[in-house]
Amino acid sequence: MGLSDRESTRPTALGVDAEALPPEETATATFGMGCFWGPDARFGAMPGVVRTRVGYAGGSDPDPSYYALGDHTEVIQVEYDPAERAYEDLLGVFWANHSPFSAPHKRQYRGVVLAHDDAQREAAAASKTALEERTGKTVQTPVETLARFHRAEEYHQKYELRSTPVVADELEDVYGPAFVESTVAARLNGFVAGHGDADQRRELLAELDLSPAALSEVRRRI
Ligand code: MHO
Repeated sequence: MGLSDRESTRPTALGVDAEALPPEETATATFGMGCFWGPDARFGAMPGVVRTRVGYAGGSDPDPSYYALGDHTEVIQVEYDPAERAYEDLLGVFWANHSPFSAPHKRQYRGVVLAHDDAQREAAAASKTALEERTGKTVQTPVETLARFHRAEEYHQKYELRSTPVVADELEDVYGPAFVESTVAARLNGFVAGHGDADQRRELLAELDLSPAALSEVRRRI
């Protein structure tokens, strides 16, 4: 890739993110739903989701890491635009994308809602009851309150995108440490995992000045 390709990427990718809703205006949700790589991509592609990150929560160990998880669980944290998305929409994705009726074999991968406030706790409990009534089965997934979110190691963040080396290298180069918190990175992470629809992909890719090599790598994966 030539220097001019890199330079042309820089302003545009960051420019798209500059228009994303700032953190003070987003709402945040946290869920455990198995290995966190998958839901990071799934939620990242969802319109109205602004930022995603993966981490460890739901336990009491003060300093968890991937190889010393203690009593924590892998979780996905989703920042969303409350004007565009209801917490209930996220709950719908949550219930449909883990196994709520079977007890987890490992605490690391348990399904859990980690509510940020009373409203989330009530909405989650109501959706759990509704699922039980609809199916006649007992839901094993608990609704708990988030005490603290511990961000996971960088190599677990936007994992699908990192497995797309040309693109990830180029974007990490553009963003530096802001890569993980980028809306563009969240969307592309979802797209390369097969999420998002054709219009959504076309629209975002048209706004980005990815190098031809990176662009063809994204297209190859979707
Ligand atoms: N070890 C599993 C899941 C990784 S996830 C970050 C795998 O290789 O797919 O726990």
